[in-house]
Amino acid sequence: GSLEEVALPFYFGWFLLSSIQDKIKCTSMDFLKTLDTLEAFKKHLIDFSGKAEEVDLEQYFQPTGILHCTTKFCNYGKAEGAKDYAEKQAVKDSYGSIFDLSLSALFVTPRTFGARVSLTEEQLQLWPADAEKQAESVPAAASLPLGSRAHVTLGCAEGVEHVQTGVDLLEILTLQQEGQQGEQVEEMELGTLTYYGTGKWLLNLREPISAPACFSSFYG
Ligand code: 2AM
Repeated sequence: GSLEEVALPFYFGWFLLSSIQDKIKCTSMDFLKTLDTLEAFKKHLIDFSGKAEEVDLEQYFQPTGILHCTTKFCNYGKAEGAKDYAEKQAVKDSYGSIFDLSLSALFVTPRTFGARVSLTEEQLQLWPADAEKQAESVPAAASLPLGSRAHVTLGCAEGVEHVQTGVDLLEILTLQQEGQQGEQVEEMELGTLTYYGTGKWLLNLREPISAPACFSSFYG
C-alpha cells in the first residue's frame, strides 16, 4: 500500500562518522591539488575542459553533503527491489551498527571524484545482488565481482548527478578486467597513479583509509 511505500527511505548506506569525514576531505583535496600540478595530468587536460586550458580541480568538483557509501537507492520505494532490500534480515539486523569501511583507491574522471570502497564478506551481506548489473551504460560490469560499485562520492562536476560516480568506477574496473593495464604515471606519496584514458585517473592507495561508518538510511 502507499503507506508502506512512504516509509521507505531515499537510500540506505554507510554514513561516515564526522571525525573521519574531515580527514578524508583533507586527503582528497590534497590529492586534487597535487594531481592538478602533474605534467601527466596537464597533458590530458583536454578531457576535462574540452580545451587545453588549466582547470582548478578543487573548484571543478562541487562538494557533496555527508560522505556515505550508498548500498541501496530506494527512492522512497519507487526504485526496483527497494522493499525487498528493506526487508532483508541482514539489513534489519545491522541497522544502526558501526562498520569499518576500507577506502582502497581514489578516482577522478571529467564527471566525478570518488573513493573506492573494498567491502568485507560481512559488509557484502548488505550489498544488493544486482547493484553492478543495474548500471545499464556499462553492460560488462555485470560480470565484475559483487561490491565492485561500492564507493563514496567526493564530488561531481557541475550538472552531473551523484549516481554517475559508481558508473565511472565500474567503467575503470571493467577496463582493468579486460586486461588494460593503464599507464602508470606517477608514484605519489599516497600510492600509484594510473591513467586509463579519456580522463580516467585511479590512485591505488598504498595504505587503505579505514573509515568508521554507521549503516543507516537517509530520508531527505
Ligand atoms: P552516490 O551513491 O554515487 O553518491 C542519493 O541520490 C544517493 O543515492 C546518492 O548518494 C547517489 O549516488 C545514490 N544514487 C542515486 N541514484 C542511484 C541509482 N540509480 N543507483 C544507485 N545509487 C544511486
